[in-house]
Amino acid sequence: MSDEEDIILADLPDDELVQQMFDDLYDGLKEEIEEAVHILLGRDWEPYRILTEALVGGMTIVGHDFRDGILFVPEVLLAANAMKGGMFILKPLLAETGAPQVGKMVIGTVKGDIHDIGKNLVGMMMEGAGFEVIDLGINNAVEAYLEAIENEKPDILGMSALLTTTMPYMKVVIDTMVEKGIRDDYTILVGGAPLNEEFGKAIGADAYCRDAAVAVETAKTFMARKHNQQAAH
Ligand code: B1M
Repeated sequence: MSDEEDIILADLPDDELVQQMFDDLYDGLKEEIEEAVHILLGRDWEPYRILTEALVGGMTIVGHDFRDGILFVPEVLLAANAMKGGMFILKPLLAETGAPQVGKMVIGTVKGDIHDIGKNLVGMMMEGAGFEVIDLGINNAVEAYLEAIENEKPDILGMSALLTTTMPYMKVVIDTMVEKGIRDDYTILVGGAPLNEEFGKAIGADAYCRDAAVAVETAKTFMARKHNQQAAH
């Protein structure tokens, strides 16, 4: 039996358990991650704290080693799968803490891009904050966004891109909306690791959101502005 198998997660103090979760996420051990999430919930950790400190914290380490060529796609896929296992448990709990519906958002990862963990996290946090979220998934062409906003009439359109090669596609979507004369009917928020504030401005988005918490705050600010404008008319 290896050392790994000897570890009883429930016996570890919080800090060691979080460190172990970093290792387990790194090793793509979904069941262990799920067990640890349940343990932390049992120790009265807030779902948001588990998400940010344990899961996102662990994924950051994976990201660094992927960048440095220490981990490769198959390993990172396993890590992502383990992360999703943990997120799945937290999702309803984050939603429970939310307020009544404050707005509606359509969100999707852009064409050519299959990264969805960050987008899913944004969706979960938005739901937790009381937004209705329509998730278009990954690899969305401009037509998919247009069809969804036409059908769903959201307040906010969110787009995610994790690759420098796919982020310019956000501009294709926004430019198409401008051409169709519908750009100003929606608040457009964009996010993803390679983006920044300047890029958001340059492509004509309303705001760039550094992370899921910022996305929620930004969305709330725009909804408040919208309500104030409606009240003034
Ligand atoms: Co990919 N990958 N990947 N990958 N991957 C990155 C993005 C990369 C930075 C890794 C690296 O080299 N350091 C690099 C991009 C380099 C670049 O373009 N500059 C990269 C590469 C190169 C690739 C491939 C090309 C690798 C290959 O095949 N050779 C390939 C491309 C596939 C494709 O999309 N066509 C690829 C594939 C994959 C996997 C499939 C293995 C897997 C994705 C699994 C999945 O998502 N289901 C994967 C992963 C997991 C990563 C890293 C390691 C982690 C991404 C992640 O989930 N982060 C990533 C390295 C990194 O980012 N450090 C990497 C955790 C997540 C919580 O953060 O997504 O940033 P993030 O989301 C944040 C914010 O950005 C923001 O809020 C989120 C939560 O706080 N946010 C938004 C995100 N979207 C938002 C939308 C909003 C608002 C905020 O709308 C309102």
